[in-house]
Amino acid sequence: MKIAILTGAGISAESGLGTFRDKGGLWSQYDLEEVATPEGFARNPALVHDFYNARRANCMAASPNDAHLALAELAAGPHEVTLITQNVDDLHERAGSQDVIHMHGALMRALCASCDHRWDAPAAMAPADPCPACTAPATRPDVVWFGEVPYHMDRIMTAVAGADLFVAIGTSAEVYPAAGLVELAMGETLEINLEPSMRARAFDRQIGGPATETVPAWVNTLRI
Ligand code: BV8
Repeated sequence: MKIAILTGAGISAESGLGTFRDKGGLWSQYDLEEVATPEGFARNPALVHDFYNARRANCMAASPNDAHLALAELAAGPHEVTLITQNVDDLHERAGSQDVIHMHGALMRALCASCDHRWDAPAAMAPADPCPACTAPATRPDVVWFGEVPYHMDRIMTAVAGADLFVAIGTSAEVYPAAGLVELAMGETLEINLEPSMRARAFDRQIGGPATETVPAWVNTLRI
């Protein structure tokens, strides 16, 4: 069976990485406009680097949880799994998932805003860092900010439209185009979330509860 999976911050919540819109989430601590838009970066690159340096440190100190591990196990089995994530952490990879599609970029990658060169990000980045390729002091985290075009959209839309089953896990379905992917699904759709998301009614089925319990249990139902 072809399965397309979209994950959001909720799958990493039990690894200790903050979500965005839950109580005490990142968007209640930081102004999204200041730290997750190109305009905010242009205004105050040091603040944006501090924001992502702190998240990069949290991510390096965190471990994948049973939900990440269950999805890696699923993909190693007989089903054809496409794993798409809105998350910029690398917990799916550290759980053993291969070929993870990061539609909002990756915390562990750096981008030169001047020459488009990409490389593995250092633990901490700063505005004056020279690009390793063109030496311009124009380095930024390789993440997709609001108003920027998400990565790999063609591949993502093809995978979702062609899947027998589309599953959204741990996302509030508030951010587009990720939240609109369920409309492209031609097969069965399932939402696995702590509580019903904004788009819960667009799914055929919902499973409620913490991902470390619900995702391994769901993966077990797919064993052949
Ligand atoms: C785009 C960056 C065009 C990296 C992120 C005006 C101007 C410009 C654009 C817009 C506009 N108005 C609307 C838009 C579109 C905009 C948008 O959607 N805005 C929203 C706020 C309305 N989107 C964009 O700008 C996108 N680009 O539209 O370009 C385009 C489009 C298509 C094709 C071509 C061109 C770019 C969006 C990307 C922005 N960057 N991140 C970073 O800092 O991380 S978005 C950010 O939100 C993260 O990536 C995050 O993943 C994403 C979504 O959040 P969630 O993952 O869902 O997390 P959240 O906290 O919201 O929810 C957590 C859920 O988990 C909850 O439901 C909770 O119940 C659940 N949960 C919690 N604990 C658990 C759990 N579930 C299970 N177990 C648990 N234990």
